[in-house]
Amino acid sequence: MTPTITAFESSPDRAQGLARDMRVRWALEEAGQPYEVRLVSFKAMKEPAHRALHPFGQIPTYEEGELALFESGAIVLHIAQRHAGLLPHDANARARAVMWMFAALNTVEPPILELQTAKFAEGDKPWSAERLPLIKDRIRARLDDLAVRLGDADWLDGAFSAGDLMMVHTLQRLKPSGLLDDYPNLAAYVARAEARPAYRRAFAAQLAVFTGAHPAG
Ligand code: GTB
Repeated sequence: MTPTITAFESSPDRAQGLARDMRVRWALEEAGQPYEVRLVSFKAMKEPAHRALHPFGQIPTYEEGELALFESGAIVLHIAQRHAGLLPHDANARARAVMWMFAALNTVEPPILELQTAKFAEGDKPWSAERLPLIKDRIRARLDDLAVRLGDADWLDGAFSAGDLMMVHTLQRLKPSGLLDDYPNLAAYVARAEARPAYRRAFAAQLAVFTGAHPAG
C-alpha cells in the first residue's frame, strides 16, 4: 500500500528542505518506495482531523493502511525496518545505526533547536544577545565531538544508514548560522549526503511544492 505523508502547504524555509517531511521523503526515496503527499496549512494542522493523526498538530505524519505515525524519527525507523537500504543486515551494525538516529535527535539536535528558538522566537528579548553565544558554544561542543568521531570516514558507521540520514538533516539546519563552516569534514559529510540521488529526488519533490513545478523523473 502506498503511504501518504503530510508536509507544509507553504514552505516557511522557501523549500530549502529543512522541514522534517524531508527526512521522510528522503528515507522513502532511499528505500525506493513510492509515496503520496497531503499538503496541510498551518490552520489545518491545528484542527481536530489533523490532531487525530498528530496530537501536537505538526508535520510530518505517515499513513499506511491502518497504521498512522507521527515523529520523523519513528517514521524513518519504520521505513528503514520495513525496506532494504537504510539499515545494515548485521544485528550489531543495525543497532549502531539506530543509535546514531537517537544521537542525532537526542544529543545533536537539541542545542540546534535552541538556536532557532533563540533567534526567531526570543530574538526581541533583552537577554537574547547574551544567550546566543552560550547556545553556540553548546552546539560547537557537539560538533567538535562529532567531527572527531567521523574523522575522514564517509559515513558514521560503515555504509550510509538511517543514522546518517537523521544526522545530516539535523546538521543542515545549521547552514544559515555558518557554524558548520569551521568543520570541513562535517560540511563535506553533509555535501556527500546531499549528492545522493535519493536525497536529490526528495529535495526536488519538496521544492516542487514551493515552485508549483513537477520534479523531473
Ligand atoms: N519531533 C517532531 C518530528 O521530528 O517529527 C517535530 C515536528 C516538527 O517540529 N514539525 C514542524 C511543524 O509542524 C515542521 S518541521 N511546525 C508547525 C507547528 O509546530 O505549528 C520544523 C521546521 C519548521 C520550519 C523550518 N523552516 O522554515 O526552516 C524548518 C523546520
